[in-house]
Amino acid sequence: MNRIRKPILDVLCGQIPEHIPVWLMRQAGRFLPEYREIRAKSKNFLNMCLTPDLATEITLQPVRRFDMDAAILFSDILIVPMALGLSLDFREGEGPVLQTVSDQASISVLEYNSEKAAPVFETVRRVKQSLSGMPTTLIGFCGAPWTVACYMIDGNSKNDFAAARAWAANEPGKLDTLIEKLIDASETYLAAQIEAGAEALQIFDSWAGSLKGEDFAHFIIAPTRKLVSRLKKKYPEIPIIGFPREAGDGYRPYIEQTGVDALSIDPSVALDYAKRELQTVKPLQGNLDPELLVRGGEGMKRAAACILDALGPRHIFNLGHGVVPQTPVENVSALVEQVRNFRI
Ligand code: 1CP
Repeated sequence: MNRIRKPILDVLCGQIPEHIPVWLMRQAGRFLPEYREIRAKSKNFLNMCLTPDLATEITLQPVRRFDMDAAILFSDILIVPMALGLSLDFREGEGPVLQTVSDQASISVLEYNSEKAAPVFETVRRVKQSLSGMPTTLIGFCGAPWTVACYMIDGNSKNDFAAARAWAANEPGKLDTLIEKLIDASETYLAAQIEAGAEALQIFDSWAGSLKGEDFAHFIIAPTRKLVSRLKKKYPEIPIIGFPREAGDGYRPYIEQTGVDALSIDPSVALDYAKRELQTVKPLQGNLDPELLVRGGEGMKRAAACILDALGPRHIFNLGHGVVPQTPVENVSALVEQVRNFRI
């Protein structure tokens, strides 16, 4: 039996999709009234991630409302450090607070316990079942080793990960140990998502922009390449999207060297550069500015049209970063309609 054509998988496999696919990072979240309703009734954010009933429902909400081409697993990149044994708390209005590591000993004691992440895999199974027969691609994810290490070293993003950057500069051996641990844990974690039904993966390196030159090559490209090659060995058919946000000059070596199947780009990447220097290497995803989605109207429409014209069918339409909470729902509907109506 032929599989149903899934536009996202078509793009990721280098085929021409039947329409340009669209999904949005953070498409499940506070801008949706149906998400806020569940959030108001739940104990806290982490509890929502670890309760398959809730996480499944939240994952499906944007697919139902907007007919997105992807369902992205509702979870968080900080589940991996939690499964490694660090305590994690999401405080109201404050974002995540993660227990930190300090010396080699505090890194050595970390041991990945898959059981702690088991509810996430159950969510993947349930979402996959709900999507049966639909052209929607189920995307699993993890944070990249560098970005997750940033939180494990600094605990939160309030100080721009000054401590993590200091490790990179002054104690690279210690950072290497932590990153190796994260490569192993992320491999196991993503493999379990694939086994549970994830059809594609995204690696979020949100803080990739904070490293340059040799540090970028060593702490971003090399660990990502290792993680990708180990997954490809076991699951060659599962495409992987890389998102080294704000990598600037680093996007090109990242896409050439990591082995990812597609590159997600942030709003600062110029479309002519993206088309000429990046899309010629691999398919792209992105890169509408989330602020334009908040404002909507003609400005959004023009910017989306420029992206569609420039990047055409070797492209998955998305934002350049996540949907922000103040985004009007009707702007998202208008954007999805515009992308759907674009004739390839
Ligand atoms: O309701 C709420 O207040 C929680 C807000 C929220 C949401 C909806 C957080 C807390 N995480 C999530 C879900 C989430 N996080 C998803 C689900 C799928 C989706 O719809 O996209 C994904 C893929 C993530 C990944 C994530 N978490 C990243 C990488 C992407 C990015 O945004 O750069 C990062 C850095 C995190 C950490 C995190 N979790 C939550 C917040 C507010 C943050 C960022 C905090 C900071 O500034 O450091």
